[in-house]
Amino acid sequence: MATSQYNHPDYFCVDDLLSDEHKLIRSSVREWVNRRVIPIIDEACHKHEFPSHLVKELGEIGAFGPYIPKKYGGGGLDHISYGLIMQELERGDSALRSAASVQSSLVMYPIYKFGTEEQKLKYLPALARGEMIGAFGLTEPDYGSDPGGMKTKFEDKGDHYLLNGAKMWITNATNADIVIVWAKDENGLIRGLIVEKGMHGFTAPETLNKWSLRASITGELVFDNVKVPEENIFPNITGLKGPIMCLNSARYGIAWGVIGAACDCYDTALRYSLERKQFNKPIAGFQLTQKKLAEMITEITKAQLLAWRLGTLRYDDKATPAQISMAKRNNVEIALKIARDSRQILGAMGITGDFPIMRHMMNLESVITYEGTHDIHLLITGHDITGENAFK
Ligand code: TGC
Ligand code: FAD
Repeated sequence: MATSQYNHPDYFCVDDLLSDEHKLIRSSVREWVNRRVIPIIDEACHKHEFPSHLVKELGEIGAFGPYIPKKYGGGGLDHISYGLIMQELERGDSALRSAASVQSSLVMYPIYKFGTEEQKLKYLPALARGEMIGAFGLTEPDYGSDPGGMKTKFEDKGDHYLLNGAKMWITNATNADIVIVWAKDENGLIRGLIVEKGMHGFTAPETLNKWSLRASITGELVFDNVKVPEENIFPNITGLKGPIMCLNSARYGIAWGVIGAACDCYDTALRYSLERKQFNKPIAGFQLTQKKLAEMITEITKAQLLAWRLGTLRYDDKATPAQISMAKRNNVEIALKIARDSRQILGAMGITGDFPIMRHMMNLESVITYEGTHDIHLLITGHDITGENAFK
């Protein structure tokens, strides 16, 4: 059963809420994923390799910076379009969505939002075209959920900054041409700097032996007295809210993206259950299979509506960070449960690479951790509704 037989579930006619332009964007990315991703992704995961040959094409289909203004090479599209692109990419594989999330929300967005005009013109068009790849360095070995404690720091040396420290678990680390690095100045204030590949003292060793997101590059960033030119600092942002504003955008994209993985698992399990016979009838005819499938389509529908509503709130600039946290947390959780239940429906076949389910399931184990863990997002909701901070 090939994934290109994919039949997109739309139980509550959510498509009626989309414009013709949204549907066109979605169908073109879906067609690209069917043609360019599905045939190669299983092997890329086996080899633990990011399909770098697709980067330029991701630029061509508009996956990098869809909501960045056209003036800077972006798509000039709305946030629902961005979400739909993430959804289609993640139906292919979370690694593709990760690459596009990082490039769009964690690299292009901060340059666009916090950068100088020179920085925007220098980097954004090349990033949009996929001629340049970016990474985002916030997490450190000792500071994951609590990035405010970061130790990476820089000193002002007049015409340059001297950067020291290390970041860990960084998507695109080894193939990035530029990295947005969040570090503290002499006063302990968090600032964002653009570090370029090849700067003396900057290395990016790869993190190998992952059982999740195997088609995505993850690595460390090590800064040993790196001289960063003074024009590479973001002038317009200080404090932890800078990187976290970027995370709002990436988390939003994930809330949409994981629906793609969930739909792929559900669709595969539904078709398999209608074909596979045991005890002389399709396993779809057993109540316990139907319970799984019915619960899956219910959760997919709720997730679709949540993502769509969040998109409209973002369009009006009214989506709160806590609403984004709720959507990221809920949609990743249901996607992971749907992957697990779908795998059960396929029995032994579910563990093979002949079907996409096990791959999605393993990927989602990272997605539930990065961009804020499942529990951190729960605490953000808890804080928002009670006013009580349970982090510390
Ligand atoms: P706290 O004191 O709450 O806040 C510090 C400052 O930040 C502001 N703030 C926000 N601003 C905008 N949007 C948000 N969502 C914000 N959350 C907080 C806040 O108002 C404050 O501003 P100011 O001006 O008063 O200073 O911070 P805290 O130290 O208590 O920490 C809490 C926080 C928010 C860091 C924690 O809740 C959290 O989110 N931890 C998770 C860290 C995380 O998500 N890391 C992700 C790293 S990047 C990544 O995973 C990429 S994966 C890429 C891929 O492959 O797809
Ligand atoms: P920890 O913070 O050590 O958390 C461990 C456990 O403790 C979790 O269950 C957590 O929920 C819990 N916990 C922590 N604090 C609390 C609390 N106050 N109350 C209750 N429970 C708590 N980072 C980047 O900066 N850039 C990237 O590009 C990037 N890409 C990534 C790619 C992958 C594949 C992965 C796996 C991670 C990536 N990350 C990236 C890092 C990611 O954001 C962190 O892993 C994540 O924020 C969690 O940090 P941690 O792993 O250090 O876990």
